[in-house]
Amino acid sequence: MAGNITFTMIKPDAVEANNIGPILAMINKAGFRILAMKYMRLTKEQAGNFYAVHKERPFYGELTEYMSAGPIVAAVLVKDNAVADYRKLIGATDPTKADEGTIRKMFAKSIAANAVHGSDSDENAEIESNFFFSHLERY
Ligand code: 3AN
Repeated sequence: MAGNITFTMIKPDAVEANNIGPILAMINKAGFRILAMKYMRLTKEQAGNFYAVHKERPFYGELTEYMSAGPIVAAVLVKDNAVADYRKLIGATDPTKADEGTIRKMFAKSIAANAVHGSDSDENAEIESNFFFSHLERY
């Protein structure tokens, strides 16, 4: 059965462009409830740990540099079929390939600065949520 939580970050490019509000509005409008949320800046080491699965990818250095370059919003979202429905709402990794009306199509600047993160599986949604939030921080 599909799980009902996913993890998201509003990335430094979208925070810098003052798009936290519009992105949260789209998330709520699509039927997601916010279970946990924080505004913070990752160190390069923390970004490296979060994206450890991408360690061998050529863009790992650029990705961790970028994700620690400014503050982010981290959140756990609740909805039936959360992972798949949120991936649909955010659109393709490369914003030039993202569907009209998706968050990345509307707000992403490039494949690296692509406005938001969304978990790619129920297992990773759990791991990523636990990376940022204790169970006392979920309401
Ligand atoms: P998604 O975030 O859509 O699941 P992944 O998991 O393939 O995409 O990549 C994780 C993150 O790495 C992306 N959100 C993006 O910021 C960055 N990234 C992916 N591909 C590239 C690339 N070719 N060049 C630079 N950064 C990339």
